[in-house]
Amino acid sequence: MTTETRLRIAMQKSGRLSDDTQNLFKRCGLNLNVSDRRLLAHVANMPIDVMRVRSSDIPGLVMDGVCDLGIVGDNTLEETALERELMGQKSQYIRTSALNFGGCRLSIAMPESFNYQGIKSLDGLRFATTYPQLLNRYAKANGINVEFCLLKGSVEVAPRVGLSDGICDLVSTGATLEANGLVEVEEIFKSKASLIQTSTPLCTEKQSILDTLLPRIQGVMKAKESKYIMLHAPKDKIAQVSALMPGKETPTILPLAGRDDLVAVHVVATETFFWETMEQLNALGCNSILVMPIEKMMG
Ligand code: PRT
Repeated sequence: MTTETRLRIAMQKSGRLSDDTQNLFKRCGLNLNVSDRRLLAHVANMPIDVMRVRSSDIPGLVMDGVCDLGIVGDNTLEETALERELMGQKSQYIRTSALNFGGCRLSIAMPESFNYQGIKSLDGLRFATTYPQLLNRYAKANGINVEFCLLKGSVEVAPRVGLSDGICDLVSTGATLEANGLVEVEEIFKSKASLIQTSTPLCTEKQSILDTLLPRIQGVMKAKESKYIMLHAPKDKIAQVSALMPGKETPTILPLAGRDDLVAVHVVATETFFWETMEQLNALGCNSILVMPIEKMMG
C-alpha cells in the first residue's frame, strides 16, 4: 500500500495522553514501535502510520486533512476550533468516538483570599490561561467581561507573581490548585480524549481500514468499563441474585456437578460492581464470587 492509502493518525508524542493512546493502539492489535525519535511511526501489521506531535497541533492537522484521524483532549479541540473560526480558518472535523481516558475539567480558580460572590464578582478581572477562547465564550455567555494573559505552562503561579487576578486551567485531582493556594470557583468545560476524523471523505482503502479499526477501539473501551462476574448461588435464590446484578445483560445460569442446591451464575456487568452488592450476594448464600477484568469485547 502507498503512503496515500495508509491511514494516518496523529497522537501526542509525550505527555498525559501518550501512554493511554499507545496502550489503546496496543490493545487494538496494532504493532507499533514508537521507541525511536521519528515523527512518523509505521504500524507493522496494518496499513496505518502514526504521526507523533504536540497535542496542540493535532486538531489543526486533522482539520486541514494532513492527518485522517487524531486522538486529542476535547479542551484542545474546542479551543482550536474556536480560534480557527475567529481567524476564518477551516475548523470542521468529525468526532468519531469518545474515549474513556484523559478526563479533566477546565475551571476558573481564585486565590483563597478572594471574596467570591458568584460569577458577577469576576467581571473585569484578569486571568492567566492557555484557553482564552473557552474562557471568553464562558464569560460572554454569563454576561461578564474578562481580560486574559496567555500562558502555556505554570499557569497556577500567575496570581502569586501579580500577573493575573485568577487563573483558568485544567484540573483533575485539584492538588495543584491546593498547593498554590487557589480555590476552584467555576467549572467551565468538561473534557475527555476523543478520536476525531477529518471532515473530508476518506478514500475507499482508508475507509476500509477505519471500518476495521473503529469496532476494535469501541471494543477496547467497552471492555475497560465492563467486568465478568462469576458466582455460585442457591438455586432457589436465582431471581433475587439476578436482580442484584449490575447492567442489563441476562445472566447465564449453569448447573454445578454434584450439586442440586447450587448453580453457577455468569454475567458481563457494564456498570460498577460495588462491594456492597457482593456483601448482599453473600448474605443471600452466594459464594465463590469472582469479579474479573475483560480483555476484549465485540458484538
Ligand atoms: O502536547 P502539548 O504539550 O501540546 O499539550 P499539553 O501541554 O496540553 O500536554 P499535557 O500532557 O499536559 O496534557 C495533555 C492533555 O491531557 C490535556 O490537553 C488534557 O486533555 C489532558 N489532561 C487531563 C490534563 C490534565 N488531566 C491535567 N491535570 N492536562 C493537564 N493537566 C495539568 C493542569 O494543567 C495542571 O497543571 O495538571 C495540573 C492539574 O492537575 P491536578 O491533578 O493537580 O488537578
